[in-house]
Amino acid sequence: MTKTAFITGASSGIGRATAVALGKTGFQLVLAGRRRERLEELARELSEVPTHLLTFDVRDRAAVETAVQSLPAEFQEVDVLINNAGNAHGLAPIQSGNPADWDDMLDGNVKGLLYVSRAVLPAMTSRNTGHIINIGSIAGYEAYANGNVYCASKAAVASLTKCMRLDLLPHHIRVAEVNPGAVETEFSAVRFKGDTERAAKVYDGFEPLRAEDIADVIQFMVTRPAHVNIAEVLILPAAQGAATTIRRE
Ligand code: NDP
Ligand code: 8X3
Repeated sequence: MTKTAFITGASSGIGRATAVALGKTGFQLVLAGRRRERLEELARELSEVPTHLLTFDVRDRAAVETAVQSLPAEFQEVDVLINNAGNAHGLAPIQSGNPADWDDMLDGNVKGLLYVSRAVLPAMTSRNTGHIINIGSIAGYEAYANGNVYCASKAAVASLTKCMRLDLLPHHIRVAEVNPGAVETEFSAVRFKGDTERAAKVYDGFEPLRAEDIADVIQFMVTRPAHVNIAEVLILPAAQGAATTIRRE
């Protein structure tokens, strides 16, 4: 039977690449994001793959619940959930940080992940099967200057992943975390609020990961046999030694 993967943040970057990879692997896809036209374009690109599009903001709990409840019967039995939606907003010391940016990161990266998981989980627990992959970050392992709330949001994802794994153990649901280093996506343009010149500098002088590199790993994880859970992965560009230690040439 065709398996269903539900991917948040499918309109860009890692989520989009993961949708392409899992579509090629034979999954049917629930594609979620706020930018409907991006999701429609992706669905057209994946014309051979059955897709269902959901447009909602992960920070809006009611919208998350309504969207998940609206799934047509053939997409309701979610086998794989990729909790990928998220971003950094700003890069400033704590004493001058923008509290609206803090809200965006904590509400999106942490509470959004919780809301989506809570809404999707009944489809897994009732069947005693499922696989959840949370997208964390090297920022969840390390503290770096001015990273404060973003680092904390990803440390929370790491902790939640471990706790979810324990809670869902009786239901045979695998829970795992993928932690990328620097991946060139729209991430830095969002962090720097559309300043694409500043965003491009983040990837100057070294070869960053591509979204497809992360999608490859996720594709490998979700195609392991049922008794295997690759619980945690850290993926770095070869030129990256730590969050802010990069060999630039
Ligand atoms: P992108 O900016 O390219 O993609 C972010 C995705 O998340 C978009 O599809 C966006 O969709 C979605 N999203 C963001 N906020 C919301 C929201 N409030 N509600 C619904 N969807 C939302 O960045 P990446 O692909 O790089 O980021 C994906 C994940 O990877 C994030 O969790 C990020 O923290 C993590 N990560 C990224 C790294 C990097 O270097 N790029 C490194 C480590 C982790 P839309 O705007 O259409 O809603
Ligand atoms: C994104 C990578 O190092 O900018 O999570 O925090 S970093």
